[in-house]
Amino acid sequence: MTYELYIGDRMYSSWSLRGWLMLEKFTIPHEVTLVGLYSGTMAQDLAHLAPARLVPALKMPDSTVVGESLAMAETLAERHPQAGLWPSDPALRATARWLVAEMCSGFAALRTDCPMQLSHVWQGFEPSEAVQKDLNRIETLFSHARKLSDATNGPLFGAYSLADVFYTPVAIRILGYDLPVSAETRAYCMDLIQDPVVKSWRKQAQEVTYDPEPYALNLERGDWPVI
Ligand SMILES: N[C@@H](CCC(=O)N[C@@H](CS)C(=O)NCC(=O)O)C(=O)O
Repeated sequence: MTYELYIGDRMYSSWSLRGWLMLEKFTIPHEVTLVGLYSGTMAQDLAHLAPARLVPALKMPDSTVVGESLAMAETLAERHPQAGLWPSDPALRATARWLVAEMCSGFAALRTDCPMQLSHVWQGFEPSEAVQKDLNRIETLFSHARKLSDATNGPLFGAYSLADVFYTPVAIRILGYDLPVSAETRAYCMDLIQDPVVKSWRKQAQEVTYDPEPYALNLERGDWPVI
């Protein structure tokens, strides 16, 4: 028996991407099942995992089901202590947990106005004041992480951790809507999407066609920044 990860979609489901990264990036063996988030079959596809009802959902080797991303992350970290899901230093680990928890409960404007999409870069998107406030807060948190970890670039806490997992879809939103951030933050976002694992997720995402296209905007589209 291995972990069974249930995801809903690759192009648009930010939480599915987080669930997959927390297994894939730490080489935890798993199988992926795609459920019908956009085709309307999700409830029946997930019925056997009830009361889990959203994606991602994780079925563990002992058949226990975990239906929330943060609970999945903590459970995997506990079960795979050598895999380095959280930073090993206690202060960095506490801070990484904070950043992840704040991501899970915060940034409502960014999440509402800029749904994750891995297809193209929207040209001329004008962020609202509330989105700008979320971006400022995200950059404040990134600076705090980097100050503590002495990591001037690359993963937020020096070595790749769950913090980078949880902020990857945030980075995709920043780049996909060409949002105004510092050069340092943009470079970090680029690092995250250049990861071969993220590129392979995007490649699979592009195999699906949508009609109608979810979250379409009346704006020009530019090329995705990485092939
Ligand atoms: N709090 C949940 C959020 C999961 C979530 O909202 N997933 C979305 C897809 S990105 C979903 O399942 N949406 C379907 C629905 O709301 O019915 C977690 O952390 O895992």
